[in-house]
Amino acid sequence: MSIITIERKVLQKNDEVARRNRALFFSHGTFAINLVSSPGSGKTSILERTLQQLKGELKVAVIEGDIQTDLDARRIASLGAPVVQIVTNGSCHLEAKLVEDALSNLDLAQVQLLIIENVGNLVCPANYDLGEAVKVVVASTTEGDDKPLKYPAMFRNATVLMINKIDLLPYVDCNLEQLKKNALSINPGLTIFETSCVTKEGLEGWCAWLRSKMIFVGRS
Ligand SMILES: Nc1nc2c(ncn2[C@@H]2O[C@H](COP(=O)(O)OP(=O)(O)O)[C@@H](O)[C@H]2O)c(=O)[nH]1
Ligand SMILES: [Mg+2]
Repeated sequence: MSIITIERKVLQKNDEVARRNRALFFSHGTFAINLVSSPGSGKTSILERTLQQLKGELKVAVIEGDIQTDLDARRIASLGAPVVQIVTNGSCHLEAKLVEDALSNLDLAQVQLLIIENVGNLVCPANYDLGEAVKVVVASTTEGDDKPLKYPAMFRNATVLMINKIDLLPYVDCNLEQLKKNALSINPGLTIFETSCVTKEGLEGWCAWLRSKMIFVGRS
């Protein structure tokens, strides 16, 4: 019983900070994305491809959340984008306070699109609002087609589903239609993109969606 109470207090506190982050993003016209998936689905690869496609067009910054190492932040920095690394030291998700602290290292006036790569985990990050406008969940074909049914909270809370590694479909036991059907049975409102970071298929549609959101926040 006491565990439940503490958990509720932690989440209430987190929601308070998330509201502050959201107000800050709104005041700067920054569209913030919380990018979530299991480890290895391709979050950093999608970020790399997105930065390459939007270079010179949109001002994009990245916050990298990892349990250990700054390997992903180095990958992003090598593409010239502003990036802040958060190392959670074992914690399985990012919290709003960590993002708030990281934001002091970014000039949001210069950021139209902020992508926060969360720790690879389909469970814990679902409960922690970071102040983002939308959650984007990545599911790769190598994980099979049942993940939306097994981790429904994440898919229910997401606005966009990216089905990544579609280049591997001929080799893996994953039925694409079944995967989409499972995801839509949990969240019928999901916008779905099918992508490959190897062939670059589907990434233009994803980038077009991002551009449409820049109009939404009133900047171009
Ligand atoms: N075949 C294939 N491999 C991919 C694709 N996207 C990412 N990968 C590989 O999957 C591995 C994990 O990718 P990464 O972006 O680090 O995943 P993250 O842990 O979600 O950030 C790396 O070896 C990537 O090169 C894809 O679309 N197709
Ligand atoms: Mg990564």
